[in-house]
Amino acid sequence: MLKITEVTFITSAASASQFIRSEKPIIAVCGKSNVGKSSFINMLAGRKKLARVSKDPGRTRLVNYFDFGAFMLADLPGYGFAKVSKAEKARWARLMEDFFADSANCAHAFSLVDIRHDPTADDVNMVNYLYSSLIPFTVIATKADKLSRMAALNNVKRIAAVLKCGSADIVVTSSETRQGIEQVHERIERIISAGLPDGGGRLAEGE
Ligand SMILES: Nc1nc2c(ncn2[C@@H]2O[C@H](COP(=O)(O)OP(=O)(O)OP(=O)(O)O)[C@@H](O)[C@H]2O)c(=O)[nH]1
Ligand SMILES: [Mg+2]
Repeated sequence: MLKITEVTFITSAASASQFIRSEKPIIAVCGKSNVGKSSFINMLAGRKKLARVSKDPGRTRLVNYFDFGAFMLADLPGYGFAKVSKAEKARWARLMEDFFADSANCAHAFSLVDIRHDPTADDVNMVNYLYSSLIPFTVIATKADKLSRMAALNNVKRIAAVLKCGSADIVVTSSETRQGIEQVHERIERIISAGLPDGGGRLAEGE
């Protein structure tokens, strides 16, 4: 069982020289502006105001690191926000390229998509980018509380089709109702054990 006790904010990074190094696996939380990245982190932490949640998209412009004890989460700045300047978009792209270029920066990515909508072109780009950068990732659908169960199931199928993944691989969550938190914990446990020197597997007796 994954136990999350006290979660602390570590630091913000504005550029590659400020990315942190850790013995613990770092899981990046990425997705478009307003998809619910900060809310997702708060849900996992069991705290309301750890990561800043905002109704105005595009508020998180830095990589914000949180220490969860056995692992770290990196809240990445959101993409796809139309109102940001060209220079700001270029800065974001550079920051992401630097971040994902070095595998020491992250062991896994949680790629968040809004369950209500088909993934945007930016979402598809993000997933393709993770795929081609050989970064293991999990697609997390957010805001499930905004749909009926049936509608949520249908949309997960559509999202899976657009992102070319299996719908069973998509974790359905809501930070309002805490739906999906157990599955997220399971993923995190697997990510932590994959990072251990023996891959987390135990030798059978007698071997
Ligand atoms: N109903 C519902 N609202 C949510 C959920 N998650 C986030 N929200 C709302 O969506 C808005 C954006 O949430 P954030 O967590 O700030 O989103 P973000 O992805 O961190 O946004 P940026 O930092 O701007 O990229 C806020 O008004 C949240 O209250 C959810 O699971 N259910
Ligand atoms: Mg945020």
